[in-house]
Amino acid sequence: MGIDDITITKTIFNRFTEEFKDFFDIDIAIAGAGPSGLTAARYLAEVGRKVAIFERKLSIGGGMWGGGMMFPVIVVQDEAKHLLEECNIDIRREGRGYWSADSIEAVVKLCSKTIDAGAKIFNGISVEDVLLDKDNRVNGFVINWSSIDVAGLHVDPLTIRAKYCIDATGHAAEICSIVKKKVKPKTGLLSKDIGEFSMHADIGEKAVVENTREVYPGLIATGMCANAVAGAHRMGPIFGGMLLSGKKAAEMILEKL
Ligand code: 48H
Repeated sequence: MGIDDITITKTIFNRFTEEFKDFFDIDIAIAGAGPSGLTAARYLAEVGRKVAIFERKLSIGGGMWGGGMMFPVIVVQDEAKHLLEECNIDIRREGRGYWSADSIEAVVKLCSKTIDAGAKIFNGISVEDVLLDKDNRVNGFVINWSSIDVAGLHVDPLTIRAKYCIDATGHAAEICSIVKKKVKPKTGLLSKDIGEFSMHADIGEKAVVENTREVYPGLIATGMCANAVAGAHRMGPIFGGMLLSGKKAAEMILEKL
């Protein structure tokens, strides 16, 4: 039997639309599939929560692929070692509380574990705004194909409703910036300027976990975004804080739900 082109088209269209519509109204929506977003999604999905990540790029992994200055190695500290081990990532002891891993293996296995836990990743989709409820609490995301944005087309977006939303968009803290710009003038919340501080790995790594919090009702900041919102230090290519922050974001939400 020959290959039927239209069967391929129907399969792709039908399977995607079936799966997509199953995620219109979910427990947790996450913007960004970097290490913090992936870890938060894994912890939430592992306990049966319905969770989706919307990732702007085709590829997942955010800033983890390139290790430090494109040497594809990441470093984590003792406290975060278990988060790599849970994903079967091969780690090497570097002495004095440091562990290293191949950054490509780390991204692929973080992602694999997250999907196996039941989280859904939608790539090529950007979060361009938040959805509010009647009390102006964040109640979901406004999403659009990234390609529409790249093409500069004026096409209205669609919406996803979620009980909690997580901003895991990294340095740019995109969702928090939107809330600060559009929503804050009406509510007075999220009043600080958004922008990270220069590098100090020790302070930055501790701060990223402390700064993982509900920055606005319904919206949790995690990963590098948490430090950008707090004006805290960057930390360079040590990734333990990102993973620990994602875990904390998940635990905070599970306590609240
Ligand atoms: C959908 C979006 C949108 C959007 C962005 O940058 P990331 O890897 O984020 P983290 O916080 O998990 O990890 C940070 C880490 O990679 C890093 O940069 C470190 C440790 N830096 C330290 C230093 O000193 O430099 O991933 C964010 C993801 C990316 O994949 C983006 O494409 C995606 O979010 N994204 N997705 N809608 N509006 N904005």
